[in-house]
Amino acid sequence: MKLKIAVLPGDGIGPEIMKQGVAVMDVIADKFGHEFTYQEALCGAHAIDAVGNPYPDETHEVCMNADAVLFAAVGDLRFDNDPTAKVRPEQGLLAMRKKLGLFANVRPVATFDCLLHKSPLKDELLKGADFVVIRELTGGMYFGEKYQDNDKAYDTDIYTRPEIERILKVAFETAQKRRKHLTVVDKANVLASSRLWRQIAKEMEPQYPDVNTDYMFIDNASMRVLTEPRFFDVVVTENTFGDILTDETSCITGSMGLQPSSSLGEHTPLFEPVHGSWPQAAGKNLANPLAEILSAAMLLEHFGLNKEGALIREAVNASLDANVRTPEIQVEGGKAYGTKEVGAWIVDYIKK
Ligand code: GGG
Repeated sequence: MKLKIAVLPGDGIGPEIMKQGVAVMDVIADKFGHEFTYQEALCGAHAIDAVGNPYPDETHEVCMNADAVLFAAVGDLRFDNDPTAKVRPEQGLLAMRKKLGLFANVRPVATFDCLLHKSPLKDELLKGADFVVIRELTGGMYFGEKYQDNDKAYDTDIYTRPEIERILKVAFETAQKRRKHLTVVDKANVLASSRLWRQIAKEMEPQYPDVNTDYMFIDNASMRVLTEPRFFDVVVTENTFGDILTDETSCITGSMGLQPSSSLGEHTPLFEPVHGSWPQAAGKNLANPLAEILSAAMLLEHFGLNKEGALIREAVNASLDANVRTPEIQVEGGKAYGTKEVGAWIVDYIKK
């Protein structure tokens, strides 16, 4: 298969983990006789520094002309530490999602048996947890009207019926393909936007009689994903809640560095780790490349390259079993491997 891939490394640890993601794609292409070509483009703080725009038109052009976008992360301490900054790296990612119409962010959450001990949770609660969070990605507070002066600031949490219907359709259909259990997460006891989500989900329920649908407030869901993670199969929620909830689920996988995602919608699909740019670790060969590598697996699976995706997953599991791990998931007293070394080990495993 020929695939044209837009590569957006972004900021912080982004370029380091991206190198490993691309190296894995390359070895897969060699092994299975595919032709993957890459075009790199700017996004985030790097793009602001170069052209004053976190998602330049040229980058959008590259993304629109690609079959898929492989993205790493954006964010930079210079902007985090300046509440008055008018342009921010994260706006690049938001603009890209909006312009590509990527409204459905699919974030799988599953335990790795050999990492259960790395979680602050009890092993017996976690074992076998396997669910997917579907986060709405182009609406809500992140995109609603904003205002900020010295005395007042607001973000508007706005959702329209078509926006809610299309993401719920994805969620119901995903549940149909899995264990047929959908949990709609909202804050309908307080927020009008959440009440509309709940109303529309209830209207749609009869179209999916094989799906067992329940409703949960975000506060309760935040507790239940940690105390009863096996309860969940498919979770659907709005933009902000989904962003926060899936950082929390790193306690289930064992590390933020193990959570990949896909973003799907109208134009080119995008694949990226759930985590951000960890600027403090940039250039130190410390970051876990596995979320990027697993995002590459999701990319290949999106195009039906399931054997290729499965081999990447097998290699990732083998690296964890062999204790070839970055510091945050290393066994006590064990040797910590760097970003490059973990990537190289996985490439070698796939080559064999
Ligand atoms: N790879 C994800 C990433 O770069 N996250 C930083 C960020 O902009 N987060 C906000 C969001 O994902 O909505």
